[in-house]
Amino acid sequence: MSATVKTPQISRIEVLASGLDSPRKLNFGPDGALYVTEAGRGGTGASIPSPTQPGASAFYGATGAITRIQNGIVERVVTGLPSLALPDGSDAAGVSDIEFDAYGNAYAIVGLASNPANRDNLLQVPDFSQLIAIDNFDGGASWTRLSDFGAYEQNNNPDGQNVDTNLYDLLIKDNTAYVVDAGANALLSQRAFGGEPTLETIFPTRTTTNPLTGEAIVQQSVPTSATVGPDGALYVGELTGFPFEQGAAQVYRINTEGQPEVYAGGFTNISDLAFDKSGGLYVLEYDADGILNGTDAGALIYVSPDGKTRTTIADDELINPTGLEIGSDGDIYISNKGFIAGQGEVLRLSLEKDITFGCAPLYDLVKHYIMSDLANVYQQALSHSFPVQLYSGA
Ligand SMILES: [Ca+2]
Ligand SMILES: [Ca+2]
Ligand SMILES: [Ca+2]
Repeated sequence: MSATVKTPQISRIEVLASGLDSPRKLNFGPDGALYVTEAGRGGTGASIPSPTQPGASAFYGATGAITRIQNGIVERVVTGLPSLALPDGSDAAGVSDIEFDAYGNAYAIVGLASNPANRDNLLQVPDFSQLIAIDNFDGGASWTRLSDFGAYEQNNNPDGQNVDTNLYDLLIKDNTAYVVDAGANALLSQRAFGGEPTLETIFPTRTTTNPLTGEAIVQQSVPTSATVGPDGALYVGELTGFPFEQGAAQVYRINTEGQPEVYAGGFTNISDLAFDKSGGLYVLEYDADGILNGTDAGALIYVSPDGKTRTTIADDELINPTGLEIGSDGDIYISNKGFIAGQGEVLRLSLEKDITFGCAPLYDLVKHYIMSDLANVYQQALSHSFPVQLYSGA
């Protein structure tokens, strides 16, 4: 088998689901179905100040959901999750990621994009800024709160900036839930899914120029995404805070001391990351020319395994994309139009398949068949539709 890694090329883009309310991260379940979180469209309930629109308010409604895509059927399998949005349903905060553990149990995180005191005093909806267990996929509202990351930010404010929380990415590895808090500029963890969160690391601020005033300002990292690399380390991508300028976003590798070191820089407003089986890194940009500039087109950039080559493999096809996952066949799944109510999509970007790419999973299976028993082969086959586990067993 050749070790040559070809730059992937998109052969086809299909819309697998449409009409979604602010779709965010997505993941394959142990059943092979694709699950996508919808942050919702807010509602007509209590309100808090909008985090993005000065003077405006974000209103509460139980309009968040988790949608399952399986064999062409798109179905909301969890409903009634808490959601905050502007009156037109845009700019939502709510459920932002779903992951499954090695036993097939489902967990999700709920964002807020505010001071947790606003959750407690103005909204009085404790489910925001929590890690939750999904109890049921029967279409109803059935979940259990496991860990209050909002209270952690309230009590510790580890970055020393404003008190703010917005849980944005969940990653499960070795019976531990890793949670990226975009508001707190932090990576936190929760062992065995209960008790007090643990701070893993803080992402550094930097100094930049306010384009409106010309003054030097502190820019926050706003981490949005975490994934496990082929080396077993965690990698984290950042959106960057105001003024969200082009080229400022970095991908960090969390080193053995637990500190973030720059793995790759020069990206713009990263919303998600994923490694493929060859160790190539896909970086999803929420807004390729910067949130305050030009258009809302995103981009998907492929970084070769040696880190030396970058190729933009999709751009204008993407509008403010918010979630990225790679299927067992190497195809790419993206949540698109991620901050718009009623217009969100899940896209499948199929890759040109060649013999090298197509054979690799089969080769792995044959190798396992020779080295172990049939039950292990079956487990291995399952893990190919279970991206979280791909590198964690190495
Ligand atoms: Ca803070
Ligand atoms: Ca995730
Ligand atoms: Ca833009």
